[in-house]
Amino acid sequence: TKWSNFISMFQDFVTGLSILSRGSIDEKLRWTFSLYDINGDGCITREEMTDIVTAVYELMGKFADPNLDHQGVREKVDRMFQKMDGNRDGVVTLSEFLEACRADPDISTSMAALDTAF
Ligand SMILES: [Ca+2]
Ligand SMILES: [Ca+2]
Repeated sequence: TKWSNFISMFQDFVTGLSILSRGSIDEKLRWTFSLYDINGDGCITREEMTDIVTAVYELMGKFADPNLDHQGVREKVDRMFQKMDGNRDGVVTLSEFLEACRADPDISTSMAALDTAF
């Protein structure tokens, strides 16, 4: 039912928040990855990343940067995606994601912009 979906979403959300506030960096990165992996198949596609980044910018982007339009979001996603997709197969796996975040603190900062959105 819709109601039980809502309860389980809410539980995920609360679990996520407690991980974000108390967890290690590794746990935070894993949680961030699972947020971007919308269909839960273990990898992030460019479409999934575009959806999340667009949603975040719609939530708070208008305050942060009023000049950023959909084209700007797409370019930002392209740059982040290229940095993270280590083997260039078009999807970002958890290990590629963790490796990219450890290698480049800018990526963790961009991805974690979600922390402040929720
Ligand atoms: Ca996925
Ligand atoms: Ca890849």
